[in-house]
Amino acid sequence: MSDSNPRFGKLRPELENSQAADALRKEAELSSQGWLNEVKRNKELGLEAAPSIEDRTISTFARGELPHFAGINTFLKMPYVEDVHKAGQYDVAVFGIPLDTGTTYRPGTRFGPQGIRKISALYGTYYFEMGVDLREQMTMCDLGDVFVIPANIEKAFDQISRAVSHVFASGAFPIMLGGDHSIGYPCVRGIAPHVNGNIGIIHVDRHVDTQEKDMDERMHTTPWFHATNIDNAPPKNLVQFGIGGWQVPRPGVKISRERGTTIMTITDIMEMGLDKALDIAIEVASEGTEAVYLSFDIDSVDAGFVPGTGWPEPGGLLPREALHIVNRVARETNLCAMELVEVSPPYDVAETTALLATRVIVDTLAALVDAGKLPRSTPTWLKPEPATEPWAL
Ligand SMILES: [Mn+2]
Repeated sequence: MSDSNPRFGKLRPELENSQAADALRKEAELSSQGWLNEVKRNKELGLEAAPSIEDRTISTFARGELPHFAGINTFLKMPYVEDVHKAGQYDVAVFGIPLDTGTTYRPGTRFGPQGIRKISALYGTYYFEMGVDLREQMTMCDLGDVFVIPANIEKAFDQISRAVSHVFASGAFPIMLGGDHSIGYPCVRGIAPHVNGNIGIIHVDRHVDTQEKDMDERMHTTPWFHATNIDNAPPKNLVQFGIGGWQVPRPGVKISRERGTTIMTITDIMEMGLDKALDIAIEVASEGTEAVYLSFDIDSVDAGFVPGTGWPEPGGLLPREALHIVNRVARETNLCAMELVEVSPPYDVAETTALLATRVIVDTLAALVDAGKLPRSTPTWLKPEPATEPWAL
Protein backbone atom coordinates (compact mmCIF):
# COMPACT_ATOMS: atom_id res chain seq x y z
CA MET A 1 0.00 0.00 0.00
CA SER A 2 1.32 3.37 -0.94
CA ASP A 3 0.76 6.57 0.96
CA SER A 4 1.54 8.63 -2.13
CA ASN A 5 -1.35 7.29 -4.22
CA PRO A 6 -4.54 9.06 -3.13
CA ARG A 7 -6.65 6.15 -4.41
CA PHE A 8 -5.26 3.92 -1.63
CA GLY A 9 -6.70 4.45 1.79
CA LYS A 10 -4.69 4.30 4.99
CA LEU A 11 -5.47 1.78 7.69
CA ARG A 12 -7.18 3.07 10.78
CA PRO A 13 -4.47 3.77 13.39
CA GLU A 14 -5.87 1.21 15.84
CA LEU A 15 -5.54 -1.50 13.16
CA GLU A 16 -2.03 -0.68 12.00
CA ASN A 17 -0.54 -3.50 14.08
CA SER A 18 -3.41 -5.92 13.53
CA GLN A 19 -3.10 -9.38 12.03
CA ALA A 20 -5.01 -8.18 8.97
CA ALA A 21 -2.55 -5.33 8.40
CA ASP A 22 0.30 -7.78 8.75
CA ALA A 23 -1.39 -10.16 6.32
CA LEU A 24 -1.80 -7.40 3.72
CA ARG A 25 1.90 -6.60 3.98
CA LYS A 26 3.00 -10.25 3.89
CA GLU A 27 1.11 -11.00 0.70
CA ALA A 28 3.23 -8.48 -1.17
CA GLU A 29 6.34 -10.48 -0.24
CA LEU A 30 5.08 -13.79 -1.61
CA SER A 31 6.43 -15.24 -4.85
CA SER A 32 4.10 -16.04 -7.75
CA GLN A 33 6.54 -18.32 -9.53
CA GLY A 34 4.75 -21.50 -8.45
CA TRP A 35 1.54 -20.18 -9.94
CA LEU A 36 3.29 -19.14 -13.17
CA ASN A 37 4.83 -22.61 -13.45
CA GLU A 38 1.38 -24.14 -12.99
CA VAL A 39 -0.14 -21.91 -15.70
CA LYS A 40 2.63 -22.88 -18.12
CA ARG A 41 2.11 -26.56 -17.39
CA ASN A 42 -1.67 -26.28 -17.67
CA LYS A 43 -1.43 -24.69 -21.12
CA GLU A 44 1.13 -27.22 -22.34
CA LEU A 45 -0.95 -30.17 -21.18
CA GLY A 46 -4.43 -28.72 -21.60
CA LEU A 47 -4.09 -26.57 -24.78
CA GLU A 48 -4.33 -22.81 -25.23
CA ALA A 49 -7.81 -21.44 -24.52
CA ALA A 50 -10.31 -20.46 -27.24
CA PRO A 51 -9.55 -17.09 -28.89
CA SER A 52 -12.53 -15.42 -27.19
CA ILE A 53 -10.98 -15.99 -23.73
CA GLU A 54 -9.25 -12.77 -22.69
CA ASP A 55 -7.42 -14.25 -19.68
CA ARG A 56 -4.65 -16.14 -21.44
CA THR A 57 -3.65 -18.02 -18.28
CA ILE A 58 -6.73 -20.22 -18.86
CA SER A 59 -6.29 -23.52 -20.70
CA THR A 60 -8.87 -25.47 -22.76
CA PHE A 61 -8.88 -28.52 -20.49
CA ALA A 62 -8.93 -27.85 -16.75
CA ARG A 63 -5.53 -28.72 -15.30
CA GLY A 64 -4.29 -27.72 -11.85
CA GLU A 65 -6.24 -25.67 -9.31
CA LEU A 66 -8.91 -24.00 -11.44
CA PRO A 67 -11.85 -24.12 -11.73
CA HIS A 68 -12.32 -25.37 -8.17
CA PHE A 69 -15.37 -27.44 -9.14
CA ALA A 70 -13.61 -29.21 -12.02
CA GLY A 71 -10.95 -31.84 -12.42
CA ILE A 72 -9.82 -35.09 -10.83
CA ASN A 73 -9.33 -34.38 -7.16
CA THR A 74 -6.15 -35.12 -5.35
CA PHE A 75 -5.57 -33.45 -1.98
CA LEU A 76 -5.51 -29.71 -2.69
CA LYS A 77 -5.16 -30.56 -6.43
CA MET A 78 -1.53 -31.45 -5.82
CA PRO A 79 0.14 -33.80 -8.31
CA TYR A 80 -0.85 -37.46 -8.11
CA VAL A 81 2.42 -39.32 -7.82
CA GLU A 82 1.69 -42.86 -8.90
CA ASP A 83 5.29 -43.99 -8.45
CA VAL A 84 5.70 -44.05 -4.67
CA HIS A 85 9.49 -44.35 -5.06
CA LYS A 86 9.35 -40.63 -5.82
CA ALA A 87 7.75 -39.65 -2.49
CA GLY A 88 11.05 -38.30 -1.19
CA GLN A 89 11.19 -35.74 -3.99
CA TYR A 90 8.46 -33.78 -2.20
CA ASP A 91 8.46 -31.91 1.10
CA VAL A 92 5.07 -33.38 2.00
CA ALA A 93 3.41 -36.61 0.89
CA VAL A 94 -0.33 -37.03 1.50
CA PHE A 95 -1.91 -40.46 1.22
CA GLY A 96 -5.16 -42.16 2.12
CA ILE A 97 -5.74 -45.14 4.40
CA PRO A 98 -9.30 -46.14 3.50
CA LEU A 99 -9.85 -48.64 6.31
CA ASP A 100 -13.05 -48.75 8.38
CA THR A 101 -12.90 -52.36 9.52
CA GLY A 102 -12.03 -51.09 13.00
CA THR A 103 -15.26 -49.12 13.48
CA THR A 104 -17.61 -50.10 16.30
CA TYR A 105 -20.62 -47.91 15.42
CA ARG A 106 -20.98 -45.98 12.16
CA PRO A 107 -18.87 -47.25 9.27
CA GLY A 108 -17.99 -45.19 6.20
CA THR A 109 -14.54 -43.85 7.03
CA ARG A 110 -13.18 -45.96 4.18
CA PHE A 111 -14.52 -43.11 2.08
CA GLY A 112 -12.74 -40.54 4.26
CA PRO A 113 -9.73 -39.98 1.98
CA GLN A 114 -12.02 -39.47 -1.03
CA GLY A 115 -14.31 -37.14 0.93
CA ILE A 116 -11.39 -35.02 2.13
CA ARG A 117 -9.83 -34.84 -1.34
CA LYS A 118 -13.18 -33.85 -2.87
CA ILE A 119 -13.84 -30.87 -0.61
CA SER A 120 -10.16 -29.90 -0.47
CA ALA A 121 -10.69 -28.66 -4.03
CA LEU A 122 -12.53 -25.73 -2.48
CA TYR A 123 -9.26 -24.35 -1.16
CA GLY A 124 -6.42 -22.62 -2.89
CA THR A 125 -2.88 -22.75 -1.57
CA TYR A 126 -2.79 -19.26 -0.03
CA TYR A 127 -3.65 -18.65 3.64
CA PHE A 128 -4.46 -15.01 4.25
CA GLU A 129 -3.94 -14.67 8.00
CA MET A 130 -0.52 -16.31 7.98
CA GLY A 131 0.61 -14.85 4.68
CA VAL A 132 1.65 -18.32 3.51
CA ASP A 133 1.25 -19.78 0.02
CA LEU A 134 1.92 -23.53 0.05
CA ARG A 135 2.35 -23.66 -3.73
CA GLU A 136 5.07 -21.03 -3.57
CA GLN A 137 6.88 -22.15 -0.45
CA MET A 138 6.97 -25.94 -0.46
CA THR A 139 6.17 -28.99 -2.59
CA MET A 140 3.49 -31.56 -1.93
CA CYS A 141 2.17 -34.66 -3.67
CA ASP A 142 -0.71 -37.07 -3.25
CA LEU A 143 0.41 -40.72 -3.34
CA GLY A 144 -3.11 -42.12 -3.58
CA ASP A 145 -4.25 -44.77 -1.13
CA VAL A 146 -2.76 -47.73 0.72
CA PHE A 147 -4.13 -51.09 -0.47
CA VAL A 148 -5.86 -52.09 2.74
CA ILE A 149 -7.35 -55.55 3.33
CA PRO A 150 -10.86 -54.86 4.67
CA ALA A 151 -11.61 -58.46 5.61
CA ASN A 152 -8.52 -58.80 7.83
CA ILE A 153 -7.55 -55.89 10.04
CA GLU A 154 -4.17 -57.36 11.01
CA LYS A 155 -3.17 -57.74 7.35
CA ALA A 156 -4.42 -54.20 6.77
CA PHE A 157 -2.21 -53.04 9.65
CA ASP A 158 0.81 -54.73 8.02
CA GLN A 159 0.10 -52.95 4.73
CA ILE A 160 -0.33 -49.61 6.53
CA SER A 161 2.87 -49.91 8.56
CA ARG A 162 4.82 -50.81 5.44
CA ALA A 163 3.39 -47.83 3.52
CA VAL A 164 3.96 -45.35 6.35
CA SER A 165 7.46 -46.69 6.90
CA HIS A 166 8.28 -46.19 3.22
CA VAL A 167 7.04 -42.59 3.11
CA PHE A 168 8.58 -41.64 6.46
CA ALA A 169 11.99 -43.04 5.49
CA SER A 170 11.85 -41.11 2.21
CA GLY A 171 12.18 -37.86 4.17
CA ALA A 172 8.85 -36.44 3.00
CA PHE A 173 6.52 -35.27 5.80
CA PRO A 174 3.75 -37.91 5.82
CA ILE A 175 0.09 -36.95 6.14
CA MET A 176 -2.28 -39.89 6.48
CA LEU A 177 -5.97 -39.47 5.66
CA GLY A 178 -8.08 -42.04 7.54
CA GLY A 179 -9.81 -44.24 7.84
CA ASP A 180 -10.94 -45.08 11.34
CA HIS A 181 -8.73 -44.55 14.38
CA SER A 182 -7.42 -48.14 14.39
CA ILE A 183 -4.82 -46.89 11.88
CA GLY A 184 -3.08 -44.92 14.65
CA TYR A 185 -1.30 -48.06 15.82
CA PRO A 186 0.09 -49.27 12.48
CA CYS A 187 1.04 -45.69 11.55
CA VAL A 188 3.16 -45.23 14.68
CA ARG A 189 4.52 -48.77 14.23
CA GLY A 190 5.72 -47.79 10.75
CA ILE A 191 7.41 -44.64 11.99
CA ALA A 192 8.96 -45.66 15.32
CA PRO A 193 11.79 -47.84 13.90
CA HIS A 194 13.07 -44.86 11.92
CA VAL A 195 13.19 -42.46 14.84
CA ASN A 196 16.52 -41.96 16.51
CA GLY A 197 15.10 -41.90 20.03
CA ASN A 198 11.67 -41.74 21.56
CA ILE A 199 8.50 -40.54 19.89
CA GLY A 200 5.79 -38.55 21.69
CA ILE A 201 2.15 -38.73 20.67
CA ILE A 202 -0.38 -35.89 20.78
CA HIS A 203 -3.78 -37.51 20.50
CA VAL A 204 -6.65 -35.05 20.00
CA ASP A 205 -9.94 -36.86 20.57
CA ARG A 206 -13.10 -37.18 22.67
CA HIS A 207 -12.26 -40.85 23.28
CA VAL A 208 -9.27 -42.43 25.01
CA ASP A 209 -8.78 -45.33 22.56
CA THR A 210 -6.49 -47.13 25.00
CA GLN A 211 -8.16 -50.48 25.62
CA GLU A 212 -6.39 -53.66 24.53
CA LYS A 213 -9.23 -55.20 22.53
CA ASP A 214 -12.81 -54.37 21.60
CA MET A 215 -15.16 -57.20 20.69
CA ASP A 216 -12.18 -59.56 20.84
CA GLU A 217 -10.07 -57.68 18.25
CA ARG A 218 -7.85 -54.62 17.83
CA MET A 219 -10.28 -51.92 16.69
CA HIS A 220 -10.50 -48.13 16.55
CA THR A 221 -10.89 -48.06 20.32
CA THR A 222 -7.45 -49.65 20.85
CA PRO A 223 -4.58 -47.92 18.95
CA TRP A 224 -2.77 -46.31 21.90
CA PHE A 225 -2.67 -49.47 24.00
CA HIS A 226 -0.65 -51.10 21.23
CA ALA A 227 1.32 -48.04 20.14
CA THR A 228 2.55 -47.46 23.69
CA ASN A 229 3.80 -51.06 23.77
CA ILE A 230 6.39 -50.02 21.18
CA ASP A 231 9.73 -49.56 22.94
CA ASN A 232 10.38 -46.01 21.80
CA ALA A 233 6.78 -44.77 22.08
CA PRO A 234 6.39 -44.75 25.89
CA PRO A 235 3.02 -43.98 27.51
CA LYS A 236 4.54 -41.15 29.54
CA ASN A 237 4.82 -39.20 26.27
CA LEU A 238 1.22 -39.86 25.19
CA VAL A 239 -1.06 -36.88 25.81
CA GLN A 240 -4.78 -37.26 25.16
CA PHE A 241 -6.39 -33.89 24.56
CA GLY A 242 -10.10 -33.00 24.56
CA ILE A 243 -11.30 -36.25 26.13
CA GLY A 244 -14.71 -36.51 27.77
CA GLY A 245 -18.39 -37.33 27.55
CA TRP A 246 -20.29 -40.57 27.58
CA GLN A 247 -18.31 -42.59 25.06
CA VAL A 248 -15.11 -43.21 27.00
CA PRO A 249 -15.03 -46.95 27.72
CA ARG A 250 -14.02 -47.94 31.25
CA PRO A 251 -11.49 -50.58 30.07
CA GLY A 252 -9.64 -47.77 28.26
CA VAL A 253 -9.73 -45.53 31.32
CA LYS A 254 -8.22 -48.34 33.39
CA ILE A 255 -5.30 -48.69 30.95
CA SER A 256 -4.71 -44.93 30.81
CA ARG A 257 -4.57 -44.86 34.61
CA GLU A 258 -2.25 -47.89 34.85
CA ARG A 259 0.15 -46.63 32.21
CA GLY A 260 0.14 -43.01 33.29
CA THR A 261 -0.87 -41.45 29.99
CA THR A 262 -1.78 -37.76 30.30
CA ILE A 263 -5.50 -37.13 29.81
CA MET A 264 -6.82 -33.57 29.50
CA THR A 265 -10.57 -33.14 29.32
CA ILE A 266 -12.49 -30.36 27.63
CA THR A 267 -13.33 -29.02 31.10
CA ASP A 268 -9.62 -29.01 32.02
CA ILE A 269 -8.93 -27.08 28.82
CA MET A 270 -11.77 -24.63 29.53
CA GLU A 271 -10.77 -24.04 33.11
CA MET A 272 -7.06 -23.44 32.57
CA GLY A 273 -7.47 -21.91 29.12
CA LEU A 274 -6.51 -23.49 25.82
CA ASP A 275 -3.00 -22.02 25.71
CA LYS A 276 -2.05 -23.15 29.19
CA ALA A 277 -3.44 -26.61 28.42
CA LEU A 278 -1.41 -26.70 25.22
CA ASP A 279 1.74 -25.71 27.10
CA ILE A 280 1.29 -28.87 29.17
CA ALA A 281 0.38 -31.10 26.23
CA ILE A 282 3.38 -29.96 24.21
CA GLU A 283 5.68 -30.50 27.19
CA VAL A 284 4.36 -34.03 27.83
CA ALA A 285 4.85 -35.11 24.20
CA SER A 286 8.25 -33.42 23.86
CA GLU A 287 9.92 -34.29 27.15
CA GLY A 288 12.81 -36.63 26.32
CA THR A 289 11.54 -37.37 22.80
CA GLU A 290 13.16 -36.74 19.42
CA ALA A 291 9.94 -36.41 17.44
CA VAL A 292 6.22 -35.89 17.96
CA TYR A 293 3.37 -37.63 16.14
CA LEU A 294 0.00 -35.90 15.83
CA SER A 295 -3.14 -38.01 15.74
CA PHE A 296 -6.13 -35.78 15.10
CA ASP A 297 -9.55 -37.38 15.44
CA ILE A 298 -12.13 -35.10 13.83
CA ASP A 299 -14.68 -36.20 16.48
CA SER A 300 -12.70 -34.12 19.01
CA VAL A 301 -14.74 -31.24 17.62
CA ASP A 302 -18.31 -30.76 18.82
CA ALA A 303 -20.74 -33.10 17.04
CA GLY A 304 -22.69 -30.11 15.73
CA PHE A 305 -19.77 -29.25 13.45
CA VAL A 306 -18.75 -32.77 12.46
CA PRO A 307 -21.81 -34.94 11.80
CA GLY A 308 -19.82 -37.14 9.43
CA THR A 309 -17.93 -39.24 11.91
CA GLY A 310 -18.07 -42.67 13.54
CA TRP A 311 -18.88 -41.72 17.13
CA PRO A 312 -20.20 -38.13 17.23
CA GLU A 313 -20.12 -36.60 20.74
CA PRO A 314 -21.42 -33.17 21.78
CA GLY A 315 -19.43 -30.83 23.97
CA GLY A 316 -16.10 -31.01 22.15
CA LEU A 317 -13.76 -28.42 20.70
CA LEU A 318 -14.84 -25.51 18.54
CA PRO A 319 -13.39 -25.54 15.01
CA ARG A 320 -11.26 -22.47 15.72
CA GLU A 321 -9.88 -24.15 18.84
CA ALA A 322 -8.94 -27.18 16.74
CA LEU A 323 -7.08 -24.91 14.32
CA HIS A 324 -5.31 -23.14 17.17
CA ILE A 325 -4.18 -26.50 18.57
CA VAL A 326 -2.55 -27.65 15.34
CA ASN A 327 -1.01 -24.23 14.80
CA ARG A 328 0.84 -24.40 18.10
CA VAL A 329 1.72 -28.09 17.84
CA ALA A 330 3.25 -27.49 14.40
CA ARG A 331 5.31 -24.53 15.61
CA GLU A 332 6.41 -25.80 19.00
CA THR A 333 7.13 -29.52 18.62
CA ASN A 334 9.39 -31.67 16.44
CA LEU A 335 6.32 -32.75 14.52
CA CYS A 336 7.31 -35.66 12.27
CA ALA A 337 3.99 -36.86 10.80
CA MET A 338 0.24 -36.53 11.26
CA GLU A 339 -2.91 -38.53 10.74
CA LEU A 340 -6.42 -37.16 10.35
CA VAL A 341 -8.98 -39.84 11.17
CA GLU A 342 -12.67 -40.66 11.50
CA VAL A 343 -14.19 -38.64 8.64
CA SER A 344 -17.19 -40.65 7.42
CA PRO A 345 -18.61 -39.06 4.24
CA PRO A 346 -21.88 -41.08 4.15
CA TYR A 347 -22.93 -39.25 7.35
CA ASP A 348 -21.38 -35.92 6.41
CA VAL A 349 -24.00 -33.19 6.00
CA ALA A 350 -22.92 -30.60 3.43
CA GLU A 351 -19.34 -31.94 3.67
CA THR A 352 -18.64 -29.86 6.79
CA THR A 353 -16.71 -32.65 8.50
CA ALA A 354 -14.37 -33.21 5.55
CA LEU A 355 -14.08 -29.44 5.16
CA LEU A 356 -12.82 -29.04 8.72
CA ALA A 357 -10.51 -32.04 8.29
CA THR A 358 -8.95 -30.30 5.30
CA ARG A 359 -8.49 -27.12 7.33
CA VAL A 360 -6.78 -28.99 10.16
CA ILE A 361 -4.27 -30.35 7.65
CA VAL A 362 -3.61 -27.21 5.62
CA ASP A 363 -3.38 -25.08 8.77
CA THR A 364 -0.77 -27.51 10.13
CA LEU A 365 1.21 -27.17 6.92
CA ALA A 366 0.94 -23.39 6.87
CA ALA A 367 2.21 -23.18 10.45
CA LEU A 368 5.14 -25.49 9.58
CA VAL A 369 6.00 -23.23 6.64
CA ASP A 370 5.55 -20.03 8.66
CA ALA A 371 7.78 -21.42 11.43
CA GLY A 372 10.52 -22.29 8.91
CA LYS A 373 10.09 -26.05 9.42
CA LEU A 374 8.99 -26.71 5.84
CA PRO A 375 10.64 -27.18 3.44
CA ARG A 376 13.03 -29.15 5.59
CA SER A 377 16.44 -30.68 5.25
CA THR A 378 16.88 -34.29 6.37
CA PRO A 379 15.05 -34.50 9.71
CA THR A 380 17.37 -34.76 12.69
CA TRP A 381 15.35 -37.62 14.15
CA LEU A 382 15.52 -39.84 11.06
CA LYS A 383 17.82 -42.86 11.33
CA PRO A 384 20.05 -43.19 8.27
CA GLU A 385 19.47 -46.94 7.83
CA PRO A 386 17.06 -48.22 5.15
CA ALA A 387 13.50 -49.18 6.03
CA THR A 388 13.05 -52.25 8.18
CA GLU A 389 9.91 -54.05 9.27
CA PRO A 390 10.54 -55.33 12.78
CA TRP A 391 6.84 -56.06 13.19
CA ALA A 392 6.74 -58.48 10.22
CA LEU A 393 6.90 -62.16 11.03
MN1 LIG B 1 -12.76 -40.41 18.71
